[in-house]
Amino acid sequence: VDEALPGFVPWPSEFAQRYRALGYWTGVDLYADFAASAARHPQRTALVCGERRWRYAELARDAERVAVGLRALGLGPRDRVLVQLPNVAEFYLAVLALLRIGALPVFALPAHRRAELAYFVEHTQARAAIVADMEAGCDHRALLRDVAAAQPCLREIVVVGDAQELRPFASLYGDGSLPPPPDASEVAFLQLSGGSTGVPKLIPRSHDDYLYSVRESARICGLGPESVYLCALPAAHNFPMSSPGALGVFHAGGCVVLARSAEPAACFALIERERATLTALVPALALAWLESRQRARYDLSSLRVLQVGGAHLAEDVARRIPDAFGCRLQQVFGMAEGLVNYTRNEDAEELAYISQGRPISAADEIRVVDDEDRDVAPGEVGHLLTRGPYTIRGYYRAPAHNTQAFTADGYYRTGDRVRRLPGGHLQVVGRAKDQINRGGEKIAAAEVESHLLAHPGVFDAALVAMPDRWLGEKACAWVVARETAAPSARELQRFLRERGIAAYKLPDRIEFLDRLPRTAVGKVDKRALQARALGPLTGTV
Ligand code: J2J
Repeated sequence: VDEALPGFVPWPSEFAQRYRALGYWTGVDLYADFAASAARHPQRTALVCGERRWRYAELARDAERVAVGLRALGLGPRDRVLVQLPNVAEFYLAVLALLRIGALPVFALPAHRRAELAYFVEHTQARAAIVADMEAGCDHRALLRDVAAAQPCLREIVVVGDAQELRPFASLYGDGSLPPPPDASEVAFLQLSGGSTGVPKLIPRSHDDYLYSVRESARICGLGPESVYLCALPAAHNFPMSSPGALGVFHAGGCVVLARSAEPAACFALIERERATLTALVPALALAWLESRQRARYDLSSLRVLQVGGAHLAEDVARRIPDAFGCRLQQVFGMAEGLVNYTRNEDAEELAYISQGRPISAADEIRVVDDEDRDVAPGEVGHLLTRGPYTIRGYYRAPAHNTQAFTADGYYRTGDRVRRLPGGHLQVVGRAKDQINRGGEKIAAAEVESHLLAHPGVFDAALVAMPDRWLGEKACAWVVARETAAPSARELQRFLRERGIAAYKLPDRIEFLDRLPRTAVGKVDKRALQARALGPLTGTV
């Protein structure tokens, strides 16, 4: 316990003991689990990235050579390392190598920009960053140079591709011995939370807890050495990493095929070429794939399961999937904080259309409660609370927020409103957290509001969801401008971009009001604003 990473909230010892006694926590670290799989299947293909392919023996050897290189940079146990990479093989090489030496990847999404990256580096005191050179028109070297100039802790910038004066990822491959692996009870990495607060929250996941969810996910999804997983979502996201994701596929000895983008034609071509059996999408992409006329031009017959999760999947869209793709639909309702639900192969087929699945583990404790934390009657809608062997007990370095985000007895308040069906399956019917789910990308309203409020011409601001046919939800900002210096919608948009935030957080619309509607207790009435966002709007940007 004295060894734990500062800022990590461990499970109470009686829970930890129980999870070990029940065989959920095995004491195996994430790299050791990968290495064991590599030893079982040395000649099988583990990873495909464009024209490059790695057999398991090769991937393990390369990851260990990168680990030697990272050690040579002075990185070691518990050092935090920002990882921001697109879907390229070096993402897994970097992550496996960091896990091997006990350093903690801090996962950023490719869309994140200066404001988010600076915050991650500052909050974690990251010593190094591993990034792409250019991606989607953005120079990540320049971004990280900017971040490093303000954050002296960040001493090494490793670049995949053209490193300029920075350190090339290719220079990391070294030969030498490696130190003992980390203890499995330690934090393995820091994952990003969807969040609902002014600054993003980071999620510390331990080797023990994460490996349990990965192992069980691989089993539930029936993965084996013949499985071929197309990774179309951003590889750093919890869903394609662990549900069962790439780590589940590695655990089972299968093959991960990286798609550089989730664009339908490119993915269909990869499914055909690599005979992919499984892939995971958010609903917005599932809809785009369904509507794509390219579908008929490719042989998708290898596909056995299409997973959809991350946001609400409309029932009519769900029902179209099996016929359109000649495969089963599996709904996945998960969260980077832990709890993951799957619809199962053995379930009544109907449940895959009308429910978001049931928890991975018999030890997942589920409560559905009212506003006063009292259990609702069976079948009633309420707030979902959960604790269990792979659900965190606290965010990283966020003690004040943790008192609100968790109950006194350690349940995580998911912010989701659910109904529990008699067999234990959950239906997600809404959300109580102040968040916009834009096609699976989560936007914390308070975070964008605080950026808007930083503009001298903004007196008040509120971000709410508005429905969108393709993305499910988009974001609408309601702004009260100061009379003297009222900015235009266009100017605010530019201002936000210059603040350095991810493009998906930029409001899709900005509307002006004289004052924000308030509830009886004086809080901004977001429901009223949401209802108003349904009406005709003017401030399109
Ligand atoms: C409705 N809302 C959903 C679903 C997540 C697997 C799958 C998804 C995530 C993920 C993940 C939903 N229907 N099927 O980490 O391992 C919303 C809920 C939830 C939040 C979590 C995984 N699946 N959601 O999406 O951390 O609001 O994880 O609390 O990004 O997404 O978001 P995130």
